[in-house]
Amino acid sequence: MKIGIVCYPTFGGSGVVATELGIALADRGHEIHFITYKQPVRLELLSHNVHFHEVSVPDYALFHYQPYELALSSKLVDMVKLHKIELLHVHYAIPHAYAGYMAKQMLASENIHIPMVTTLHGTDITLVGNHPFYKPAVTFSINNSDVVTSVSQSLKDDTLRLFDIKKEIHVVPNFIDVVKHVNPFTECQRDLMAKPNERIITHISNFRPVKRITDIIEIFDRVQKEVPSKLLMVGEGPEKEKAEALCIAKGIENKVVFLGNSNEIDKILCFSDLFLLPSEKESFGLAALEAMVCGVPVISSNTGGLSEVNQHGFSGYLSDVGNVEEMAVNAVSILKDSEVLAKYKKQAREAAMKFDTKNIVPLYEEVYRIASNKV
Ligand code: GMT
Repeated sequence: MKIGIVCYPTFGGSGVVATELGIALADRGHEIHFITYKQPVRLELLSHNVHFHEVSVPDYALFHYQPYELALSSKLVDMVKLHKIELLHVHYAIPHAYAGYMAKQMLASENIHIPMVTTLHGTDITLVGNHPFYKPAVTFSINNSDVVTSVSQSLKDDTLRLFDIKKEIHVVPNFIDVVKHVNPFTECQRDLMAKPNERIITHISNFRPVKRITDIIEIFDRVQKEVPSKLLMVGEGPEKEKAEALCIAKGIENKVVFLGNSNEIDKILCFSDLFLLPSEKESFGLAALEAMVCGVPVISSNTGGLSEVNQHGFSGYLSDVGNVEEMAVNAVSILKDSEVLAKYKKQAREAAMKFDTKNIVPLYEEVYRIASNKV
């Protein structure tokens, strides 16, 4: 099929999933057109069946807010016509589902009927989309998508609870290429990061308030008193400065390394012993899955879809949001004994297997078939 994928091109989970999906679909013979304002960060190579079309929004002084949805929907119309795109798959409802719906209507007026699949990712429902300012438009665009998917059962339940949804929601979990991570421990350069006796604990995110970044410092502070360790903080975002200040206040700044955004998270996860994800909300927790497939056990909160990914007592442990004491105790129980750690590493990878790309991408192809039959 010729598929147009609309997503955020940044380091956010929805953009990463959309990009990896496009790459996997292209590998399976589909022609993929990414349509967004910048080349997606995980999209390194364009090829004969992976294309990128940039949405430009020229600044005009009259506008306090530049009309991105308008530019996106116009670009979608043009690209569908030019490349004979057969289906639009929009990731993150705001404003993509809305722009996609407008494009569909414009195309229909020219007798071009194109199905649209909307994938809900999390904060488009639980945080931003639920705001009264956006709710009517989000409800409308979900109800007017041809097929709606959510990345976890938990997100589906939240959507049905928070919005008046008339559509069936198909749960298609996020995925990971297990083969690509088949031997993650061969090229580890762990000695660059820590001494041989130190454990390496990692967190990767966009450092937004929802990630509870200061909980990570609180957990690590407790752990490093019991087990010699280093904390690697990967990513950029609004809570970073607060976290840096807390490290200084606790006198642990020489044990915490802030690495910024990275396109090489595999390399970082390769030498990590534990992953922390104490989020306030998490519809799925793609970062946890990326850690698990690299054999890194996860200490997380039990919010949202995290319990569908991280298996309590097997791939790691889950605790109530904010229970940093318990999270630290569980972390120490995994880290202090090398045999226990090795067991959890193996189990973390095992738990990731069911999310292999080869199991999940066909579910999206099935969704595309259903959507195509609707127009
Ligand atoms: O806040 C983020 O991590 C980014 C956000 C997004 O939509 O870009 O992530 C959401 O989508 C990811 C991919 O489906 C999920 O793995 C994350 O759990 C989800 N984030 C939240 O629900 C907070």
